[in-house]
Amino acid sequence: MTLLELFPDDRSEQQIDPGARILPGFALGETAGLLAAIDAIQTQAPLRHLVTPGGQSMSVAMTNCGRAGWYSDRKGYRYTRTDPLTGMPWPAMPSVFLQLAQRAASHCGYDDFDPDACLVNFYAPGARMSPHQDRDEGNLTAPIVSVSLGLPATFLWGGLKRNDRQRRFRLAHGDVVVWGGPTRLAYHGVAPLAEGDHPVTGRKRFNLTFRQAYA
Ligand code: MD3
Ligand code: FE
Repeated sequence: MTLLELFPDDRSEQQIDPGARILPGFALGETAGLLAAIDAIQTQAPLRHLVTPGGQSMSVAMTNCGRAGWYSDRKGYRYTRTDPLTGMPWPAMPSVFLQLAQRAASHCGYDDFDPDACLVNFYAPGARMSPHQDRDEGNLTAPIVSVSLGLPATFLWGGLKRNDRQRRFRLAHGDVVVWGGPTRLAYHGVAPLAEGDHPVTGRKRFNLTFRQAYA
C-alpha cells in the first residue's frame, strides 16, 4: 500500500508554488465567528452581483469590509472607500477577520501583513469565477490571504501567463491559502460550484480574500 492510496486527497500543509501555501483547516476554530461577522456585514452592505466592464453580470455575489472595497461596473475594476450601492463607507473589518488573516500571513513568514480590504465572495451552486489576475491592489508586494467556508470548491491554479497549464485544488470549509511572492500575479479561478448541502452553511460557499489595496 502506497502513501497515495492511504491519502488520496492530501490534507497536509503544502506549498503549491513558490510563495503559495495551502493551510488545510487553519480557520476551523473560528468558522462560527467568521460566519456571524459575514451576516453582520451583509446587513450593512448587501451581497450583489457586480457587472464587468464588458457588461456581464457575475455569477458570484460580492460585498466588502475594510477601508477599501473591490468594485466593478461598466466604468471598470477598482477599489472604493464607500459602497456605491448605499453611499456609506464599507463596514469596518471585524477583528476576527483581521486577526485570522494576520495569523495566517505570519505563519507563512509575512509578519507585517496589514490588509485594508476584504472581499466577501458568495457562491451558490453553479456560480464560478473565470481565470483572472488580481492586480487592482496598490501594494502588489503584500500577499493575499484567502479563507474558504461552506461547500467545497475546485480551485483552478494557473501560471503567470493566461495559457499556462492549470492545476486543480480542492478548497474546503476552514481552509486558508496565503498567496505571495512570485505567485501573487498568477492566473486563478474557481470551477462551477457543485450542488451540496454543507452541515454548517447549507447550499452555500463563502470565500474571504484579504488584500492591501491602499497600503
Ligand atoms: C492567487 N477568489 O476573489 S480564492 C478573488 O474562491 C478570487 O472566491 C477565489 O480569486 C474564490 O479574486 C479564489 C484564492 C485566491 C485569491 C486571490 C489570489 C488566489 C489568489 C490572488 C493572487 C493569486
Ligand atoms: Fe482572484
